Amino acid sequence: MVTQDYIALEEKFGAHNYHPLDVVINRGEGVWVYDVEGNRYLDCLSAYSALNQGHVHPKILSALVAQAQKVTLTSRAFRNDQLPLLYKELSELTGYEMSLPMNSGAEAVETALKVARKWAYRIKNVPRYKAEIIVASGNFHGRTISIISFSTEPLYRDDFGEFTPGFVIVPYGDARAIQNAITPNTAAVLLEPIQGEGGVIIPPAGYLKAVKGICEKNEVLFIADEIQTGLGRTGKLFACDHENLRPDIVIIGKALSGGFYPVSAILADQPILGLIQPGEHGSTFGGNPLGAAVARAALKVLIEEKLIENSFQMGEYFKEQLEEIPSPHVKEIRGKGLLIGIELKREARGARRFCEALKTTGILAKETHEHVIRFAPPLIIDRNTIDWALERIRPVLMMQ
Ligand code: IF1
Repeated sequence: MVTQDYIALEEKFGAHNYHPLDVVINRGEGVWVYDVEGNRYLDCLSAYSALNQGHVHPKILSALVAQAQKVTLTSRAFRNDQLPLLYKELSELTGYEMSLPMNSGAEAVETALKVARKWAYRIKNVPRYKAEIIVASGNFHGRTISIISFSTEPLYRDDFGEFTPGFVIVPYGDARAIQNAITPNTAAVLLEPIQGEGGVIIPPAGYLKAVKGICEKNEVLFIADEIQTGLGRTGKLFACDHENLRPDIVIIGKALSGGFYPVSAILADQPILGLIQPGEHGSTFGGNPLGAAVARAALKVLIEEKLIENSFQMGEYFKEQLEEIPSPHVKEIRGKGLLIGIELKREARGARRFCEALKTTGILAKETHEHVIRFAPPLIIDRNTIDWALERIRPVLMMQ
């Protein structure tokens, strides 16, 4: 079978909930992926930052295989020997006293929302069920009905109502808007430290710190969604670390498993996570030994191979080199670490055609929100590979 054969099957038998590039990948290794015709591409999306450790990292692979040959799932009705070790290693790495493991990022976000609401009723004495959670316009936190209830993107919301109440939307990047939205019933503020899908939107310096201060003053929890920005993507363990900020709840996912298996979690201290009693929350696969073993290996690789530091250094280099390209189409280049977005001018006629052109040169990148090309390669990328990419990116950014 060739590329078109696979595409035909997808078109015929699959729901069309995506509009992917016409590349059919059958192998990945490090920063490279290969299509069914054997063409090689540099992966500049990393599955939206789930592949910070690169494709099929050998150490994570062997952890997966070894654990899969022992036990993969026990349910949480019983205990297993991997989850306690993941709990401990997550606490040592992040400094949070506790964690609650789930599977997808959206499930972890839902978990954080539930915990914040319970904290509001049990600790802040917010009357039931009046708890409010403040979010930012341009957010992306997942695709469940409650989460899209506070999305500002019609594409994610339309035709999916009724919507879950209890959310207040304010402009992103404006701390005063948060201050003005707080009421005695406010339980939490939920933010992405950098809005990935929103177009790699970096808030003004000091914004996150100011929001945290407002939360502290008003007995409101600060929840950071670090599912995409966390685990080294922006050149620090967490994007909040750029402002020396410690959220009350941190949500992680994606690269927590190095792209091998859905593993997510929320991190918090005992006064918050200790509120959850047996039976109040969970999932079939949450905290399973296979996912826990994979996550432990993925975190080990992140630290042992100094991927966070590499993300910082390579991101700086990549961004400054991109800024030197005299492209008539570029409006702004934004980024922290290896989360980089090139915003194009409206007259460039959209980022998709540039991603299609990049594909012909052997680079896979994804447009976000029409006019932004996102570059987010695995954090293992080296300078030579970035130079290889730049040789191909330059002519594309200079095309008519
Ligand atoms: C899709 C976007 C990115 C996330 C943040 C929670 C989640 C995500 C900050 C939910 C997931 C993924 C979902 C995927 C494409 C991708 C995405 F384009 F949708 F918005 F990365 F920007 N918080 N993002 O980025 O985690 O439930 O997916 O595990 O839905 O198309 P999930």
